[in-house]
Amino acid sequence: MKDKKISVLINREKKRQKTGIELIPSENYASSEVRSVLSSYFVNKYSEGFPKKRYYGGNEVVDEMEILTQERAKKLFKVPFVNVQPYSGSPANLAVYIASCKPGETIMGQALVAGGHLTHGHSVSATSMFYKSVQYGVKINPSKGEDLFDYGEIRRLAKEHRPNLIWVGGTAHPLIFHYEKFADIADEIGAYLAADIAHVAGLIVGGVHPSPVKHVHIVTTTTHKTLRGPRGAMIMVTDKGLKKDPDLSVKIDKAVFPGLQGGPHDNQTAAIATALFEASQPSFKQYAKQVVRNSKELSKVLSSGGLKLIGGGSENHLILADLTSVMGLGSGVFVQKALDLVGLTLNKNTIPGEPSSPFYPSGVRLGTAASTTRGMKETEMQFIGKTIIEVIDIIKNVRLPVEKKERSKMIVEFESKLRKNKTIKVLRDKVKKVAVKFPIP
Ligand code: DSN
Repeated sequence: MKDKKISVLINREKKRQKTGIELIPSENYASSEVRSVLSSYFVNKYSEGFPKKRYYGGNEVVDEMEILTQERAKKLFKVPFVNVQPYSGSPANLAVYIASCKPGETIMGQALVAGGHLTHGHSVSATSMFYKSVQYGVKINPSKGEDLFDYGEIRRLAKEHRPNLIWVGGTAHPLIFHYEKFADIADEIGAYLAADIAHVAGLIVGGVHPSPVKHVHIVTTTTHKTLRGPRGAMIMVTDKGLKKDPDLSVKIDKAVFPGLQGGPHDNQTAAIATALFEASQPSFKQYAKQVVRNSKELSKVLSSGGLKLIGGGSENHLILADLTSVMGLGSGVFVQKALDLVGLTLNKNTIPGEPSSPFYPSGVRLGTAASTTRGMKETEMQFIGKTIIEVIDIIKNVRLPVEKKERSKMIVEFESKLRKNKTIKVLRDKVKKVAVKFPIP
C-alpha cells in the first residue's frame, strides 16, 4: 500500500534540495549508499546492550555490525574506545555528563550566544538544570588575526569555579580550535576536558583541522555534518581519558545504556559504519580540503561585499556574518527569509555579544560542507557570495520593529512583498540553474 501523501512530501523535499543550494553549515548530503543502509533490515531489530552482552536474542549479525562500526571509528579517529549508539549529539553530550560528573557538580562550556552549544551548559538545557553551569564567551572585538578565545579569562573562570568538566567545541565558531590551550587549563585544575567536534569531525579526518585526541579525555561528535553520514553520534574516550580514569569507557557505555537510551538504532549504526568507510577513502581528504577552500573563497566575496565576518573570515567550513552595521539589530531573520526566496538556505544566528535576542539574532551562519559534496568549487562560491550581497542590497533598508508585538506581522508582509520582487525572481532562476548542474546524491 503506497502512502501517497508522504511520497508527495518526499518528492517536494527532494526538489527543494536539488534546486536550491544548502548553506546551513551543520547540514550535508549523505551518500545514496548511506541512505540505503539506513532503510536496511537492521531497522527491524532490538538490541539493548552492547556486542556480546545483549538483552535480546538474534543479535549475532548486529554484534558483528556494531563491532565493525566501532573498529572503523577507532581507526579513523585514532582512539582506543568508542560508543556508537547515541541517537544524536545532545544525548551523546548528556551521557558525557552522567559519566564524568555527579548531579549538582560544576561544568563549564562556551556560551551558545558566543558560538557554543545548548548542551555545553545553556540555561534552558538539562545540562544547566542538573549541573551548575559556568559559561565562557569569546572576544567581541578581537584584533585582526587574533584567536577569538581569551584564554586568560577562561583560566580565571576555571580557577574560580573549579568545574569537573570543561567543553571545547562549538556550532558557530569560524576558526580553528586550539585544543592544547584548553588542555593546559583543564589539566591545571584536574578537570575532564571534552571536545565536541560535531561540526569539524569530517575536517579532522580529512586532515584540514587539528585533532583534539592527544589533548582531551573525551570526544563527542554527530555523524551527519562534515562527516557526511546519517543523523547520529559517537562518544570516544582517548588514551589520556583512560589514564585519568581507567573506568571511563565503562562509565560512558553505562551512561548511554541503560542511563539514557533504550535499544540502539541499528540501522543508524550500520549507516555510520558506511559513512566511516567513505570518510577513510582518499577522495574524502580532497573533499575536506575543498570545503575549507570554498569557505575561504566565500568569505572573501562576502567581506568585499561589505559584510563583517566574525573572526575576520573562515578557517573551517563555517562563516558567521554580523549584520548590525548593514541592517541594524535583529536583522538575521530578514536575510534568512530573503535568501530562502532565491533558493539559498542558511540560518539566522546570534553573534558574540548579541545585542538583540536568540529568536531575532543579528547575524547569519553559513557554510560549505553540503555544496562541496555536490562538487561546487570556487567559481560557484563567487556566484553564491555575490548573490547573497545582491539580495542584502535589495532589503538593506528593512529594520526589525522595536515593538515586539509588531514583529511577526511585519515579517509576513516583508516576505509576501519580496516574493513579488522581479530581481528576486531573476536571482531564484539563476540559483536554480547553477544548483541543478550539481546533482545531489
Ligand atoms: N543544530 C546543530 C547546528 O546547527 O549546529 C547543533 O546541534
